[in-house]
Amino acid sequence: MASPMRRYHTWIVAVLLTATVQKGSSECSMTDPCADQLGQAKVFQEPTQLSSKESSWSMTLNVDISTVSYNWLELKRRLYNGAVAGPTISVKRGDQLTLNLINNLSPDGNDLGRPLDMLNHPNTTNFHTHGLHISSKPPQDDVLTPIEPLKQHQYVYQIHKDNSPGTYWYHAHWHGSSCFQVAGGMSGILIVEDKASDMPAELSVASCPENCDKDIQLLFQPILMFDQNSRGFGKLQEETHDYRGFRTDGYVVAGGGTLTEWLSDNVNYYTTNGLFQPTLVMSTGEMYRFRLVNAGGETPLELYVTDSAGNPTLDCDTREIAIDGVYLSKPHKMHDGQTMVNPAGRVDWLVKCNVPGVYKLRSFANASNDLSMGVIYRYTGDLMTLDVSGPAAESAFPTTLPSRPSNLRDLRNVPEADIEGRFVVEFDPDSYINRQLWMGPTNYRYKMTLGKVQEWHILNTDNMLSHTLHIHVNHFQVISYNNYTGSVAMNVSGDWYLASVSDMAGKCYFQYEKSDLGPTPQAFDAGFRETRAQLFASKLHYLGHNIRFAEDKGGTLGYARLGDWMDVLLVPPLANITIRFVPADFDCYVIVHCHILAHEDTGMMMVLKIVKEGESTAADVQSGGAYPGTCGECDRYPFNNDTTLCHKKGT
Ligand SMILES: [Cu+2]
Repeated sequence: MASPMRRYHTWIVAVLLTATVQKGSSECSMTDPCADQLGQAKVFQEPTQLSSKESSWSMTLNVDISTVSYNWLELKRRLYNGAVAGPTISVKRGDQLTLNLINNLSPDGNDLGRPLDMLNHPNTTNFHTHGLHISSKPPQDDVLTPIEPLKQHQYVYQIHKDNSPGTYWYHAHWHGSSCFQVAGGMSGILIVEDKASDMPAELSVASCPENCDKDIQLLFQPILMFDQNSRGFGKLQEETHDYRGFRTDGYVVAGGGTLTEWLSDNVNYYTTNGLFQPTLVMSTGEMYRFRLVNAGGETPLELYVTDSAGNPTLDCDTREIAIDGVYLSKPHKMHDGQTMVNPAGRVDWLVKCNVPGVYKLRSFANASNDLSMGVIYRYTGDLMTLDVSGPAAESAFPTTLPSRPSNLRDLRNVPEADIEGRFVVEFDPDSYINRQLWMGPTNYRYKMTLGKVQEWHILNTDNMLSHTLHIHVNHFQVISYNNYTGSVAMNVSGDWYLASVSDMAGKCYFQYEKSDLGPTPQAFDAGFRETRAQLFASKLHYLGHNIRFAEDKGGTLGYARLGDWMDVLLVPPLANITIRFVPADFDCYVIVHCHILAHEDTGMMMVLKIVKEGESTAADVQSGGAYPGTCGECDRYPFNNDTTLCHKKGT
């Protein structure tokens, strides 16, 4: 994880090189690189489009190694149909889509011989329709079946009539290789089409199906992110032992060092539809719909439109109209004009620029959002140029938006008695979720009944790092940011423990037995107690999300708006967030994981199950009786050496 300072420094270096290096692109090469020649001034282009003509249709995606060029820079990546931005797949509600996924990658060097929960199997893949309201039962959105090298697989997706029309995406999702494959480019946009008759006219003028020329797809991928401090791609290749010929560390550059090292210091960009900072031509005053898709695995995007110098401008106006494929209750004017798109999240904007000129779509990590964002790798950089010209047209933002489907009915005011299922999702350090690593595909950690209201608390015990909650099959509604009374994870002697934040007096501070405590557990405990007050003082920096949220009403970017529906949610350090949803239509398994994909690959994933009414909801809680979110049952430990009530991390 890079410190914000380091990131800023890198950005400055990149800007200075841009200003001073004068080589033409033909003089730049893999051994004599230049930072300013990655293909600026490219004309904006959308990905290849695949859409339904009939209600039953099929398509094929081939996964191969392909060469991608940004002028002098040549990269070897695993891609769908050879394109950095996979084809956009547009479906209609009621469609049956058959997808033939053909994995042409090599079995050579695929098994790294590593235990579960480490980056592994760079050439094993599968496919996730991120955000769809769809069954996980094979042959539908099943992410627990691997598609091994040189194998193919047929998925058959039934697009549900209640799937909210909107912006989704697809990506590789095999546990162990998802971070590596998605960071490399295995992703694309998935659209559930609107019906014109369901849209207000003011929205329809800027949207498919009737005005697709104003409906702009924007797939942001970390194709040119190389910072080794944040799992830049060169480092990911090294960690997954990618074939040497596909890597950049075989090139020694002028001035010394490898191309991988040079890229880490000089090239850190998100691409837009696979292009480096392309230019979109727009008409003055016309309203456009931007479908903003964050297909990165690590980084939120903090987006706004600036003038050509990167400063805020009043000449372009934006409204949020949908999050994660679900329309908001009404168009929303953002705080300071800035929108956060979560890792794996989508936001739909309406945009119009009222004065001719050149503008930038830019991500900027604003320090005023630091406390709501927590420590997470953040991106400052341009994504696209907007070239606005022509006589001024008049267009007005809509005042209403299409209504949401019945499975997304407002749950903010449901009576307590109607809440049938309660669960806690707890993010812990070292890729633990609910105090365990990935427990395999049939260890259901919780079962919920189809059609019954769920209320979950989402906790992050990490005192510094943020995580992102993603739940498959159903979206969830954000209800509240609560007082945090759970545990705080602390790193002691290179390992972590959960300590009670609600009781500083000495009760309940070990949740886990540590197997190598030193001479005796008591001796270790004495040493730990001395520094405890000190540890707490520095570790509780991020406490207070409920207070900050109430004070600024969620105005800072890291916080979701209460009542919004989403499928990914940023969970800042020491947060306790209430969500609700109804598991509708599908009894099937449900994957819950952190969508910082390196965390998911290294263990931060679990499986739950939706059962039919009348079936047992008994599940494997598997947190040693110390239920996630609680202080646990360990308050007698270690004073009487009774370890039976405590749970050893990872077992
Ligand atoms: Cu995480």
